[in-house]
Amino acid sequence: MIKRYIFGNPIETDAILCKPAIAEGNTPFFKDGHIRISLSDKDIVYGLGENVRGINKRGFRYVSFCSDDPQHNEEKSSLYGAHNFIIVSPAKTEGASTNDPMGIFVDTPGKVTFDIGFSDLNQIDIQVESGSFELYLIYEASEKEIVRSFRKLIGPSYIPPKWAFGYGQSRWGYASSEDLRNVVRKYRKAGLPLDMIYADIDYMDHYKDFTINRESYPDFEELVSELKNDHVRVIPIIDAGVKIESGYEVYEEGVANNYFCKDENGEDFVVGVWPGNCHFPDMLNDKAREWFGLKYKTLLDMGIEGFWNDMNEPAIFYSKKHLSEVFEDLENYKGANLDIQSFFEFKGLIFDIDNNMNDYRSFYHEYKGQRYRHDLVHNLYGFNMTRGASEAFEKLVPGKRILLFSRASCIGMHRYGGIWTGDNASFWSHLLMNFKMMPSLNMCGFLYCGADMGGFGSNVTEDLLLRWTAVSLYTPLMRNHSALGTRDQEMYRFPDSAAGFRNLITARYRLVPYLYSEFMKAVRDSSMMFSPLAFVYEDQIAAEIEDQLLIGDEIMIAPVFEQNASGRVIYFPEEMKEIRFEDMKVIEGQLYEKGYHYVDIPLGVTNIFIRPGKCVPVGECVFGIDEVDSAKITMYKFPGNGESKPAEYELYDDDGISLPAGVRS
Ligand code: MIG
Repeated sequence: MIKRYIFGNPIETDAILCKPAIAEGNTPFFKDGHIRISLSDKDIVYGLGENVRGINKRGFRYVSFCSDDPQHNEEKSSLYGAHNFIIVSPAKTEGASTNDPMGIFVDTPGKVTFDIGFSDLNQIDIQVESGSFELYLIYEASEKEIVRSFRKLIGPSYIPPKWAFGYGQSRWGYASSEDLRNVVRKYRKAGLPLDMIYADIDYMDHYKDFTINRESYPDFEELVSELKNDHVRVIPIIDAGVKIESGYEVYEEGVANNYFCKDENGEDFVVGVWPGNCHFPDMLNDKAREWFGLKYKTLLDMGIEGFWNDMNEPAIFYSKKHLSEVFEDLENYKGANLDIQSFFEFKGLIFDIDNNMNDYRSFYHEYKGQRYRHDLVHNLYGFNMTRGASEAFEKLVPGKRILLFSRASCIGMHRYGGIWTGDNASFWSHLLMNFKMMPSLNMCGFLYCGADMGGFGSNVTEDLLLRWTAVSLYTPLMRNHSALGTRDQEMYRFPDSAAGFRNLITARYRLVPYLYSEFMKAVRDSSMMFSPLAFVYEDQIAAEIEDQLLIGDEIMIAPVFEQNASGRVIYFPEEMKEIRFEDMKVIEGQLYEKGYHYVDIPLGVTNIFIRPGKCVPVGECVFGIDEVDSAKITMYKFPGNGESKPAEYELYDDDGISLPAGVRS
């Protein structure tokens, strides 16, 4: 059952296309402008999609405001997404209340604070900055059913091409066609598969969207077709900011048609991003969004079949106006004797320059026929950039799936593209944090997602990359990506571990028939591909496990997250059977009884655990996503104790490229 309430004058977000009628009577939990819900000791709060901290969100304050912040540490309250959905799940221990779980979606395009037991250990306090929002309360008998109701409400998730379940290499810093060719060559030489290579900002001419740097990428089109013949797709980045440069088509057209965001005086708002001074296309304006989306045609025409949308929070280095104020203010400090207060003021002038709230309050959108100050509709920007591209693909290549994922997002965008989880770092803690995001993202409709494998910032180590590969091979997006200036992180840089990497990538391909099937069924059934153990098992130990997940109904995974560990303790909430991927072989491992067991998991090895009465399809050992054949599979079964009936599995498969009927049209 879904109940909808309205407060103030909410701005439409398009998160929900088909809304239920407004509920009658007073809103429960609403007091003094806040939504307040009491929690008892062992209740769990799930949700908030892409965020810091755990699967259980209790014990912190989170702020929904799409933010470009590469320091994903525990004190941060916002990452790139604004996913305002939580589930309050009552404890399932004996003697606890028998309340059903409840889902809460706060539908608003501006800032929302979710204080989940931060100010008061046992209270949720949700506050919407503008005071205007729609509130959805979802009551069902289980967490899974709440997710299903919510996902039906927000509409079907984006479907990528099947080849996007392959393995991709990316790095900020590949500077030329030759660089890209070399990476592919080295992968091939090392006997390591590769299905995609990502082109970061350097393929563009001076970071101008929809242009090619012809000096370093003179033969971009040939490169694309040559690599495609070698079964490697090139996936270019698109940035939100459009360079101000007379003669540059995108800039000229945007100015002529008033497609850019305006400042308070109605002038095109000037911000500094990659190319220096830029304008932001008004992605919220239907016409501008359509125009910008259709620009992707330039690259489609060059043979491109996939894109990643970046900097669309939108990230701002500085605004032109603020920058000149800063220079003026700095003058005041020249020759001054800086005491503690003035020193920090002085330092703050530079330190607070990027992604500054005042800048977000200084430009405007034309949205649904009205003018809105940016900060009030902030979380819709990345969503609408991605939506614009997706809507254009429907016109340009009708019925064909195009790979598309974004950095910024809010709920609603899940219908148009996936996400990657932004600028993480090569930290063991980030490996675990990114793992924990998967079920939270699935709850919010984001199914095609994954983290920068190996970590974006900081220097990876060989063992971290191996362990990260052993996690990413389960996520739909499997992409190794790293930042300019960090240690090289392509798998072939670590020749001693080539066999381990090869084993892990081929394990991925062997699992694609299963992973793809689970992904597509999750789209079709509005279900989760990754779930916390507590969504299935009722015991208190399972409820608190955050480093093991279920994939579909069949398997549990429990990767290693600790450096120098050669295995780990795993909690088995019921008896399970291990299937191991080792030395390119599939090995039927041992049975584990319910309870804790230490499981040996050397570097370069991965394993899954089959639940009783279930079976999983495992494909052949192939060396590229295009070779995966879901018809050539072996079923691995675990009948379980006393089970007589043969295990069954519904395998979903399709051509992987046209939009399937019945799943999404
Ligand atoms: O401020 O395009 O998250 O993946 O490599 C950095 C360069 C801009 C941020 C993205 C990252 C990408 C980088 N971009």
